[in-house]
Amino acid sequence: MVQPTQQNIEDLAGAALAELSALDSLESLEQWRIAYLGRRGSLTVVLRGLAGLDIEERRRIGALANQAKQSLESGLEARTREINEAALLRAAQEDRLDVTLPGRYPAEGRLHPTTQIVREICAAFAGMGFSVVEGPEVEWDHYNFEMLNIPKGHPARDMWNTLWVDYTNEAGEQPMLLRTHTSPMQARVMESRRPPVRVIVPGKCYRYEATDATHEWHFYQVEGLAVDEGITFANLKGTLYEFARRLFGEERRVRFRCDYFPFVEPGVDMSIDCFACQGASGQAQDGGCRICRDSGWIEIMGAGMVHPRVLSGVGYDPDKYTGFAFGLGPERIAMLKYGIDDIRHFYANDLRFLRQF
Ligand code: FA5
Repeated sequence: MVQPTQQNIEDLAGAALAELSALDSLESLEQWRIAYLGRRGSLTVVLRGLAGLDIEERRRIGALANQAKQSLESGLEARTREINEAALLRAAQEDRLDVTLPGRYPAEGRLHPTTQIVREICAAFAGMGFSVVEGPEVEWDHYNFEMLNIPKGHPARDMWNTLWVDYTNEAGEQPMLLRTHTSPMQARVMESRRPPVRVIVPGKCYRYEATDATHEWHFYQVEGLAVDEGITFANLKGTLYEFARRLFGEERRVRFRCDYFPFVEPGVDMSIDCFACQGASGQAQDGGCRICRDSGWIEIMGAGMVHPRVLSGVGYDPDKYTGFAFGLGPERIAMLKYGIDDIRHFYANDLRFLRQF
């Protein structure tokens, strides 16, 4: 065992304190503590050597050794505090709140273009006294076809490519389908209320369709229905003309041509004069008008006077009541209004497309 002397205690303490002042992490401080003050640390070993000294020397050197131990311990405490404070200061500086930085904007959503145009269409008709109702997207054959004067086996069923649902009721009589149009709501509404009726029905429809630039397999329609005593074809024309002007501008002209739908008689399709080329059919230059394909007219909906069979089917007296109905495609209207060249953009979930509206 080494005999401790004043010199080697002073040398040891001096070296330890010099080493301590150069340390800059809590881990290195811990290693330093173990090296000098730990159970087998240098100073601890020296203290153990005191036992071999005579009594006088032990008292003197022992006092010196204790002083050295205290100065090492308080040096360690001070250095620990310094390192902790420096770390705190560093963290405070690094995490400092810079109030001049611009704020982070939350991701902002917007209405889908179909929702926007459906709302615009509903607002136009609401202003003319129509109220909005909605109905089921999964529908009975009964409402989608039968009540609309399209019995089983009728060739007019071919006009609507149908997605059938594999379900029949207990009697096995009621085939179900994804509604091919919003017209079934005509019968549902008339069954549930007495005239006067004035409703519009926005909603989704589904068809077993090979998609192309103007056909989707699911799309929206807005149905309209007005039934009362004395409603004439003039009311249909006036209402739809006013709608076209509200949506496409005051100067729009409209055109009605005969068309066939089993649930109206007479049936028509309605076109507006092209707002892009101002109806300048055949006079367009530079390759023609891509909106109306140079015809000067754009077809926007099917319509007609409600068929007497549809009225009597819901219990209305067709000698007393008459009405008109119409059905339009909002996506097609949005395509015309905003110059969109392919209906498939609407539901492809491409934000670059959707953000434009
Ligand atoms: C009908 O669906 C009739 N129910 C409309 C009607 C109602 C006529 C009331 C008379 C009285 P049609 O199949 O033509 O008719 O569709 C109406 C509109 O829905 C079309 O003008 C078009 O704008 C839109 N449409 C039809 N099929 C598609 C499709 N595959 N993709 C996108 N839009 C479509």
